[in-house]
Amino acid sequence: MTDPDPIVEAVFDAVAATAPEIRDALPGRRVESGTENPSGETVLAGDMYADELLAEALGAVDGVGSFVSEERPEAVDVGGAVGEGAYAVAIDPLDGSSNLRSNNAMGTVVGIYDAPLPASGRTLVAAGYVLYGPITTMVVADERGVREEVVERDGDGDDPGVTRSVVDDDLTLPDQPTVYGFGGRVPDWPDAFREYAREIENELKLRYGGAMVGDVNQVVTYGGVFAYPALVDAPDGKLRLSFEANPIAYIVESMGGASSDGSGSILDVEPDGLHDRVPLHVGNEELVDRLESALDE
Ligand code: P6P
Repeated sequence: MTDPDPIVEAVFDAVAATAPEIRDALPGRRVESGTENPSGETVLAGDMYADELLAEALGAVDGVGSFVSEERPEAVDVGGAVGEGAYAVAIDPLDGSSNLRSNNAMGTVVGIYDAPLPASGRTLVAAGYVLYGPITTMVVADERGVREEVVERDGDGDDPGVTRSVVDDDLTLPDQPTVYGFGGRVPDWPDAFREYAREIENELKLRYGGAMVGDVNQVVTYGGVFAYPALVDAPDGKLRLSFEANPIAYIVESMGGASSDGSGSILDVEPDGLHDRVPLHVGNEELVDRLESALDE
């Protein structure tokens, strides 16, 4: 078994340490901040709080050279030459924050790149996500494989620590897919995707909650396919390559699944800009292969 990368471990220790604080702050931060992020989306107070907490925690990790956030236009230099021993850590601080008002699942997405961003997903050395569901869990993928952890406060004193308890040290996609979740509106799907969706609807159960992390975790747990596809009026879809698609593709491919932008692995997409969007499809390989065939007809 490969030894853990100490910088990767320190990054996920820092992400885990912020999770209870982010979760505790959510009830009071369901309001809009009055600002927009670089993708032109309304930023909630919860997004800003999570971003600031994670920037501080990750900026203090030795071996992290730059902090890059979906909520910030540019990378923040936090010391160390990225790609020469230091990593760039890309964060979606509060994925699915629109679920805050409806009190549904949301999460934090992490990508650890061994190259300055924007960069190909092939430069990822690890990726993971925190899921704020009924319990707080963290899925971590690195060169050793994929594991699921429960993240809890360690006691309730003035300055409690956090424990990371591995509950599954070898996450793999179930062979038999069960669920699917497709983003966007049916009328906005291109014809080829709509036909693929009709087939899948007749085979699997719908699980779509409006937060990628929650919906992907359904696929991770039960097998199936998640997609936020290209739309007729948005051919690049909605999800960001650096902060959402690459980390999720790295995780699902590490579990024996597949990812696609519609024609090939997400990890092979060469970005132009830090906030590029990309159509994202991930899940069991057979389902992703069928999607690529459907879009190729
Ligand atoms: P829609 C959340 O805003 C997000 O970025 C992803 O977490 C989620 O998959 C998607 O957007 C949901 O988009 O159009 O269904 O609201």
